[in-house]
Amino acid sequence: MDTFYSDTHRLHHCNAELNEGQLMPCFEMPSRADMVLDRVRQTNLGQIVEPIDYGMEPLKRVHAAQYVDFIASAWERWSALGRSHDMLPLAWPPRRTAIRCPEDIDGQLGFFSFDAGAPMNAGTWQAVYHSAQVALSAQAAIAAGASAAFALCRPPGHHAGIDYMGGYCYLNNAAIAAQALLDGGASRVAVLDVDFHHGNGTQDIFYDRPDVLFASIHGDPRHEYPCFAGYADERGAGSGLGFNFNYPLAPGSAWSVWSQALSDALRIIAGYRPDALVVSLGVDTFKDDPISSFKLDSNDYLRLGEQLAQLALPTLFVMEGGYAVEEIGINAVNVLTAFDASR
Ligand code: Q9C
Ligand code: ZN
Repeated sequence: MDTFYSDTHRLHHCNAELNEGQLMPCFEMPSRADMVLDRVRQTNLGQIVEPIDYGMEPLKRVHAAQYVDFIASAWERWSALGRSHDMLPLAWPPRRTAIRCPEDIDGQLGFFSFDAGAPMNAGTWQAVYHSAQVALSAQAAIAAGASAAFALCRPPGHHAGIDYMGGYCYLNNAAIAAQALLDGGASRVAVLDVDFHHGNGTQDIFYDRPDVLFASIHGDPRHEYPCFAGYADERGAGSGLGFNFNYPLAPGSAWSVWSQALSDALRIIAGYRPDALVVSLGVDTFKDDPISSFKLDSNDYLRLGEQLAQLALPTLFVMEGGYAVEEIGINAVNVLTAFDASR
């Protein structure tokens, strides 16, 4: 399969994030994408393709226009205040608040985020915008008849909701691609999120809709980030009720447990009869991931690729998390090579 990739991701590189109460260097760093790209080359997975620019419109099909416009112009406003360090939110509205959008940048950063996990620097918007275009371009290959494509997105996207960023995510690349598939004529799209963390943003975007089925396998929110979503009883709302499936698993889960959730999710997806599958491909389920607690090993990603191929659906892989930088390429590309080999 072809890999869609843009060097623009390098422009996004921030200094610090909070982890276990300490400021640490950002785990979400440029070398992550470099390692995956190197592995794509080593394994001759397929061509490496530059994205086409589809503009802002497809981004605003899933995100609120005022949110997209905010992140697009935030750095200009920040630097106009004489600030050249990373942009971070300051405050969030607590329960029982009539939420109004503040006017200054500090207040608006809180208004458009759910945590302090999505810092921005001078190049973040450009990187984020092109990451979404990478997903859209890979989507276009699927829409044109390719059986699979890999969107090597960075920054990742699955924590970004309709009008908020967080968890290293700004624009929801997988959701933007799923919506584009629908806008291109698909009737139903399934999104399977295998990142260690619950895809709260993707769930938010499609929660009340039956045309996108969302399934996520992740660390139990009672113990794991993003802490407030990902419970099994979150099943969708309104006409979307019954089209959202969460598989929260205990910290420390290995393939034997993880693969049972996968089998169930694949059964549900097959029954939905989607026109295409979008896989939010995080490999922070790896045993040596520095911020996660699952115990998958590198060979398990081959099994994952094989199982996904059994669905025999046009499949768009969208890169999400994975912070064991030395192994991220091997693990992510193992899914893809095994997928290609077994269909
Ligand atoms: N001690 C993605 O994988 N920090 N985002 C968790 C746990 C935030 C992950 C800290 C993790 C965000 C795309
Ligand atoms: Zn993750």
